[in-house]
Amino acid sequence: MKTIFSDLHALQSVDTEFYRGRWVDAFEIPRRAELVLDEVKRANLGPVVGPDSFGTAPLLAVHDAAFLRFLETAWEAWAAEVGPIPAYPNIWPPRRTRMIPTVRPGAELGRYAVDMSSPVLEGTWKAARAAADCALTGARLIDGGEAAAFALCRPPGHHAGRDYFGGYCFLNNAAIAAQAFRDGGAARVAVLDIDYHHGNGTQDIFYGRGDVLTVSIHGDPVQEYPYYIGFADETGEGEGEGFNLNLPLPWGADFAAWSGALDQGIDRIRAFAPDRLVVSLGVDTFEEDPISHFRLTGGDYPQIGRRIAALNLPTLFVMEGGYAIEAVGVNAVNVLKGFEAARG
Ligand code: Q9C
Ligand code: ZN
Repeated sequence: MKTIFSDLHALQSVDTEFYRGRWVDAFEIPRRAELVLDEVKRANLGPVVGPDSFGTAPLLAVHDAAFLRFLETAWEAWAAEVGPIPAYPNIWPPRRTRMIPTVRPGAELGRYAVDMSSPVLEGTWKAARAAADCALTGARLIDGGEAAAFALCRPPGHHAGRDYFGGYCFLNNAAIAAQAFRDGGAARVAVLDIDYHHGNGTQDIFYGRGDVLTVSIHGDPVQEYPYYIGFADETGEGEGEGFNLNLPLPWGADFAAWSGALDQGIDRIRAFAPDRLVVSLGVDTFEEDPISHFRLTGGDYPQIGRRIAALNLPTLFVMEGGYAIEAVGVNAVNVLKGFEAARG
């Protein structure tokens, strides 16, 4: 399968992140994407191509216009007031406020950011746009007849909602691609999120819709980021009732437990009979991941790819998390190799 990759990802780069009250070495770093790319090449997965430019229309199909305007202009406003340093919020709106826009960059940051893990930098908008373009290019390749594609997106996307960013994510690459599939004529699209963390942004974006099924296997929000969303009883609302499936697992879950959840997710997707599948591919389920608590081992990843392949759907893989730096490339590409091996 083809891999879609842009060097512009490297514009999103910080040395440190605020983690449990301390500034520590950042987990979500450019090297992650470089190592995945190296492994794509080493394993001969297929050609690596750059993204096409899609402009803002497909972003507006998923995200709020004022939020996109904010992301595009936040750095400039912050740098003018504070100086050329990473833009972090340190205030958030209290509950039940009217969210009246302000003129101050710090206040606007708090209004759109859900946490402090995703600073806005000079190149954030460019990097996030390029990642979304990678996902959209993958969707275009699949609409053009390719059986599968790998959008090597960075920054990741599944924590970004219609009008908020966080969890290292700014634009929801997987949701943007899923919506592009719909707009390209697919009647039903499924998103399978296998990142360790709940795909809260993706769930939220499609929560009221029956045309996009969202399934997420993740650390139980009682214990794990994003904490306030991702519970099993969140099943969708209105026309979307029954079209969101959360499969939370406790800390320490091994492949036996994880794999049972994957079976349930795959059964639900098969019953939905979608025209297209988007896989939010995070490999932070790995036992050595520094911020996660599942126990998948390296040998499990090809098997995941084989099981997804059995759905026999045109499939777009979109890179999300995975922070065990020495293993992120091998584990991600092993899912794709397993998929290819099963498809023949
Ligand atoms: N104690 C992705 O994998 N910080 N995002 C969590 C937990 C944010 C992960 C701290 C984790 C976001 C795409
Ligand atoms: Zn994750």
